[in-house]
Amino acid sequence: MKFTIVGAGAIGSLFACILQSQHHQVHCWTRSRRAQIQREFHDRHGQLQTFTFTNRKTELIAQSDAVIVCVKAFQTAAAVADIAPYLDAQTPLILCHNGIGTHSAVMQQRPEQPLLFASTSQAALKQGETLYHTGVGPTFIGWLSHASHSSASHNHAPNNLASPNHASHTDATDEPSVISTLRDALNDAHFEPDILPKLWEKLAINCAINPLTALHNISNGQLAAPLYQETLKALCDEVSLVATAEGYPMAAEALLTRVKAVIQATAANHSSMHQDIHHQRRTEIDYISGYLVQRAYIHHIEVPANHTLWQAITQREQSYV
Ligand code: KPL
Repeated sequence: MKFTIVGAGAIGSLFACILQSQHHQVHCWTRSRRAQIQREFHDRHGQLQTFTFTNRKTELIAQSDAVIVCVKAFQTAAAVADIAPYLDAQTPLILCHNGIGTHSAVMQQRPEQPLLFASTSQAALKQGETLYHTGVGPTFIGWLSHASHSSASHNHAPNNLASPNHASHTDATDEPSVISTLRDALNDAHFEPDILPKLWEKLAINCAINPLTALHNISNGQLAAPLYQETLKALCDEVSLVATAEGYPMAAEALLTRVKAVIQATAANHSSMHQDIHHQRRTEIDYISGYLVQRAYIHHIEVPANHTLWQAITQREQSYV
C-alpha cells in the first residue's frame, strides 16, 4: 500500500520504518523542506537498518491509500490543514497522538473524510536521525466521529475538546482495508469499531504517568515507589468517574492495575511529557489532564488530583515558552 506519514517524530518515524521494511511505499510529510529524510533504525533485536523516505511531494499525498498523522495533539489540526489541498476525499485519514480532543477541529475542516484514530502503545526514541524501537505494545485503530453528530450535544467544552461520537457516513463496524495492512505490519494491531473506550484507557495511563514523571524528573519505573501510590490511585479514581459519566464505564481498580502494568513494562523509559519538559517543548497536557478536567467540569465531577497536575505542568511550560 501507499502511505503518507505526516510528522517524522518518534512514532511517525517508527511507523514509516516498519511499513517500508514490509515493502509498502512510504512518503513522509514533515516541516523540513528537505526532499528526502533518512532514519538509522535500531529495531527490537538490535539490528540497524537505514531507511530513506521521499518528503513533501504533494502528488504522493494524492496517491496515498492512507494518511497517518503522527504529530503532537496541538499540531494535528494545522498539519491536516497543511495537507488538505492535496488529499483525496476518499483517503482514510488516521490520527495518532496522546490524549483526546483534536477530532472536532479536524472534522470541521474535512467533514467528508473517512477519519480514524490509532492509539498505540509502541514506544520509540528519536535522537537526530537515529531511531530506537524501545517498546512494543498493542495498537488499536477505529473510527472517529463526524461533525454532524459531535457538536450538538457535547460542545460545551472550550477549544473544540468536545467528546467524539461515531462516524455518521460509515457503518462503524466497516473495517477499512488499510487496517489489515497495519495489522500485519505492526504485529499487534487491532480494529476496534468502538475506539473511545481504548482512548479513555490510554488517557488514564497518560494522566497517571506523564505529568508525574515530567514534574519529578523521573523514569516511568520510578513511579513504582511507595511515595507515588496514593496519587496514582487518586488519578485513576478520577479518570474512572469521568470515563463512566462519558458512557465508558471503567472500574478504578482495573485502571490502576493497568497503569501499574505499564509502569513495569516501560520502567526504563522516560515518558513523552518528561522528554518534552526536559527539552523545554510544549507538552500535550491540555489533551491529557486538561481534557479530563474539561469533561469532568461538564459532568460536575471534582478531579483535584488531575487539576493540580494540569496546572503544575502548564506553569512549568509557561516558565520557558
Ligand atoms: O504513552 C506514554 C508516553 O510516554 O506518552 C507512556 C505509555 C506513558 C509510555 O511512556
